[in-house]
Amino acid sequence: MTTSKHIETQAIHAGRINDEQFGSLATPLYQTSTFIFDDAAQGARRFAGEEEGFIYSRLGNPTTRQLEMRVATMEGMDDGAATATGMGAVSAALLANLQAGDHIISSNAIYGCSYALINHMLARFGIEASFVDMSNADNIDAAIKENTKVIFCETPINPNLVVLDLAAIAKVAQKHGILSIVDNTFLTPVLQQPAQYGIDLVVHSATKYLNGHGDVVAGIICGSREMIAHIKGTALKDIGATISPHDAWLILRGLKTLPIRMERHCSNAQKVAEFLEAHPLVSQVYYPGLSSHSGHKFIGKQMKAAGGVIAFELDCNLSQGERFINQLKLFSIAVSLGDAESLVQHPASMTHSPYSQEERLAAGISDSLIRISVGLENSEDLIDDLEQSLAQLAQIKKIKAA
Ligand code: 4LM
Repeated sequence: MTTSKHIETQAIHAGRINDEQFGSLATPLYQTSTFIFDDAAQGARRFAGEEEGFIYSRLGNPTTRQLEMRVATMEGMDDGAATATGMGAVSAALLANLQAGDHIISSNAIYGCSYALINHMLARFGIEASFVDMSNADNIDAAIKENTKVIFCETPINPNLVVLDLAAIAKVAQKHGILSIVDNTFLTPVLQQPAQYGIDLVVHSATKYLNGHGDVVAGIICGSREMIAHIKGTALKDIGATISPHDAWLILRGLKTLPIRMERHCSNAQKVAEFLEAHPLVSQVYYPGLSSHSGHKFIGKQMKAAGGVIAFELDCNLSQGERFINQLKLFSIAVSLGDAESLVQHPASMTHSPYSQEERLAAGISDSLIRISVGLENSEDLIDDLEQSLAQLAQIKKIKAA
C-alpha cells in the first residue's frame, strides 16, 4: 500500500493488497460469491464482527476492497463503499441517512435519476425535499427546517455545468449539524476533492471517468470509517446494490490511467469549447474553462481544471438542433460521459427527462441544451466533426431564410 501524497501514484498503488501466494503484479480477481470458513465458530465470529475476514461478496470482497481503498485514498477520505451503479451509490448514501419525516435539500439541477430518486421515490417513503439554486449558499440556509438532515449537490452540475462553492455549502451544513453529500462524478478526485472543503460524503458514478472505458456501470461512496460502516451495514447490506468483483477489477485497471486521461479530457475540451464559443451558430457555451463562464473563478482553486463535459445551445430551432446531432460522425449519440469515445446527447429528452419541462426550466436546463462528453480522440478531428455538422446547419438555415 502506498503512502504517497501524489494522486498519480495513489491511482496505481493505493489500497493494494499484496498477493503473498503468487506475487501477481495485476490485482487478483476474486470472482466468488462466498468465502469458506475454517469451522462453524469462525463463521459465527465473522458475522458477529469479532473476527476480520470475508463472508459473502454482497458484504465485501478482496478485489472490491482494493477499489474502495484506492478511491478513498485519492479523495483524501478514510474509507469507501463500492456499489453496483452510480445510482446505487447515491441511493445508499441517502437511504442510510434519511428516514420518514426527514427533509433533504438538493440542488435544483442534478442528474435526472438522482432527481427522480429524491423527488419521486423518497417522497413515497415520507421524506420531504426542497430543491434550491445552490449557486447562492444563502438559498440553502433559507431552506433549512428543523427536520433537515442532508444537503445534496453536484459540481459542476449535470447538465448545465454551473459550479457551486463547496466551502460555502459545507459551512452551512456544519453550522446546522447537517450531513453534506457531493457527487464528484464530473471532476473525479484528480481535479476536485470535496473533503478538503469540509464535505462529509462523496459519491461517484464510477461508470464514468473512474473506469473510463465505457464497459462497466458502477459507483462508489467515500467518507469517514464510521459513515461508511453505517452505509455498508444498512442500505448496502440489506438493499444490496453492491458491485460485482469483476467490475471492481475493471475499474482498478482503468484508474491507473485516470490522471493522464483527465489531463487529455481537459485539454481537448478546452479546445472544443473555444471553437464552439467562436462559432457564429453557437449562441451559448457552458464550460468552466472559458473565462466567460461564471464558474471560471473556481479553476485553480476548488477545481484544478474544468473537466471534459461541455454544454451548449445553438442558434436554431429544436428540429434543426436534432439534425445537428444526427449529422455528427465521430461523436456517438449516447448518454453517459467520461469514456475514451466522444459522446453527444440531448438532456431534456434523455438524461434529464425525469424532470417535467417546468421543473427543468426552473432548474436552468433549457430544452435546446446539447451536452457533449469530450473523449480522448485528437482534438482537431473532434473540431472538424463539429464544424462539418455546423456547416450543414448553416446551409439549411440559409435555404430556409431564402
Ligand atoms: C449521464 N449520468 O449523465 P450510473 N451521478 C451523476 C451522473 O451523471 C450519473 C449518475 C450519478 C448519466 C448516465 C446516463 C453526476 C449518470 C448515475 O448511471 O447509475 O452509474 O450513475 O449521461
